[in-house]
Amino acid sequence: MPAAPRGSTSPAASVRRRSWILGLVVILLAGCGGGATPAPSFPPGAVVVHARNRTFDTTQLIVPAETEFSLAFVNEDGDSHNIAIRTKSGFDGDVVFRFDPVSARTIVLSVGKIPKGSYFFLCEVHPNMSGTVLAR
Ligand SMILES: [Cu+2]
Repeated sequence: MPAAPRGSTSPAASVRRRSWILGLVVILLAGCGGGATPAPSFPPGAVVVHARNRTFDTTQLIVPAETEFSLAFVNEDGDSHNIAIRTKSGFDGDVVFRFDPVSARTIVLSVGKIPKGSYFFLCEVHPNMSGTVLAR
C-alpha cells in the first residue's frame, strides 16, 4: 500500500510557513517525548484541545463568554492542524478566532472575548476535524 507523501511537497507546507500569527503565542515544547502525557503546565482555566491521528479529542468546546481565556493546543501529529472558531459550520460565517496550523507541538494562545453563544470550530487543513463551541 503506497505511503502517503510527506514533507515539503505537501500543500500544507505553505500553510504552515508562519506558525505564530499572534505575538502572544507561547511555544511550550512538549517536555517528555515518547507518548507521555504532557506536563500540566497550562495556565489556570485553560481550554485544552488535543489533536491525534487527525482527530480532535473533543467535538464540543465549552469556553467562558465575555472574557479572555487561554487555549492550549496539543498537536500530537506530524500533520499540521489548527483551530478556527467561526459563527457557522465549515468555512461559512465569520471568523471569531483562529491560528495558523502547527505540527507536532503544543502552543498556548490567548483568546479574546467571545460573546455568549454557540459557534463552530474546525481544522482548516482537515475540515472533517470539527465540532461545536459553547461560550457561556
Ligand atoms: Cu488538521
